[in-house]
Amino acid sequence: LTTKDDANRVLVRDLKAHIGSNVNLLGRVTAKRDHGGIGFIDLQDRTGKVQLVVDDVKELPPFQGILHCQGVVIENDRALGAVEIHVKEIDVLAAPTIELAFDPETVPPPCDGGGPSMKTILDNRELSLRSTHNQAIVRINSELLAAVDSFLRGEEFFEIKTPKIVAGGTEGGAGLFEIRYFERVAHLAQSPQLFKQTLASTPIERVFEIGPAFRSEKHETGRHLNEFTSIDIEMAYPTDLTDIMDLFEDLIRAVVQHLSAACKEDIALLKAKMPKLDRRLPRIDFDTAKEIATGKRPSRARPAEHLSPEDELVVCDWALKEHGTEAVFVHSFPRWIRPFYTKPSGNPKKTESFDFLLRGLELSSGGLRIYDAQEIETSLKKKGLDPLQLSSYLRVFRGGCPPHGGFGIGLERFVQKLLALPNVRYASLFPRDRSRIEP
Ligand code: AMO
Repeated sequence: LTTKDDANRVLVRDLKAHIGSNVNLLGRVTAKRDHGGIGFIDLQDRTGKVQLVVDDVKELPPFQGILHCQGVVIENDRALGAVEIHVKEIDVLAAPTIELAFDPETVPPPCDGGGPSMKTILDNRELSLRSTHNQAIVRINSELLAAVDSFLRGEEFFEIKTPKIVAGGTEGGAGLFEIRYFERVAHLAQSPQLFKQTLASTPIERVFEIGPAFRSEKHETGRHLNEFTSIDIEMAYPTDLTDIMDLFEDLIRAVVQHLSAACKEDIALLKAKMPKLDRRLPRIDFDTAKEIATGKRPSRARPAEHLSPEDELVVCDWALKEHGTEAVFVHSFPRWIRPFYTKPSGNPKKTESFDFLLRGLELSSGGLRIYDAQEIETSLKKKGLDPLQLSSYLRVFRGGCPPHGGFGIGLERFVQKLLALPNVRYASLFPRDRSRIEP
């Protein structure tokens, strides 16, 4: 077989149009069988699988090998895709030279459990990514990003990319990774927060960024990664917090609608169900959320703690029971919980901010921002931050800044919850956690 044959490749999905013809196929061996001396091979390319038939079992290529083969397309109602290939010639382009840790076909949908352990799946990522279920996750991820992109451009947002090497932190509690930067110390960006605010303060007004965010969080949980993909938006002149929550709601609805149509088969393969978001989603304030979760309303005598993971589960159960939805906004967080840039509300102990919870997990945080120069400086100091360290950020306000607001969504958590994956690591191609920086 020559490279010229190679160029005449026919994809598996198009084989039906070539019945009776000799075709060239390229792909991977995902199974092989010996039936009374006749060999059967499943060959997989990006569009599907087809059965190859070889007269002599001695010609069976190695499992997971990469093939170029030539053969005649024959109709066979009992075969996958109703066609099979009677092979004339096979070239093995590459064959495994190591014993593979598992057969990728045996990796079940993560919701099923069973099969290789999560550690084995992640240690052998190059292999597990070949599995049918992981291909579905990769495709859904890609379609989700396309839907976000298309929705936001439709709302007149411009895509930006901002530096991930930065001087300092923005998100308060979350840890910062330190890196050596020539003669000084720098950090990996926790979020594009200050950059996106800077852009929203220009006449561009509306921006979004999809990029990596780094959090040096020591705990290992099923919801935390040390590097995640943040979908960030920021806009000038929102009417109020409701405006931002409305935009969020429209965005998530557009994404779910797109996935339901574009990824029907992949969603079914993963045994997932898209959340029903046809009704307006409930919006409750933080004190009410705490009361629902703990049975007690925060008060001066009983100051509130942040919503715990258990609280988030209870609040989502409540939303399902009371409103028939799996999602809920919690707004008006106490000031001490939110970062320095968050706009306080009429009650100065509260903020114009929200978290969005889906299926028991925080998917997004957002809110209105302080835009007054004096107010931001006071807020910085209150949080123990040094205005001198943030002088270029402060110039955004000192130079005149419009009211603005936005939100950030963790891509992996979004995929995790839409597909009901038991751990956020399954939603990441190459998860980074405290004990994993390989592969
Ligand atoms: P926040 O810190 O809440 O807000 O992050 C926003 C969203 O990012 C995701 N996320 C994470 N996902 C996986 N692992 C982590 N360690 C992790 N940390 C955060 C979550 C979370 O809801 N600048 C603000 C956003 C804004 O106000 O615009 C921010 O970063 O899904």
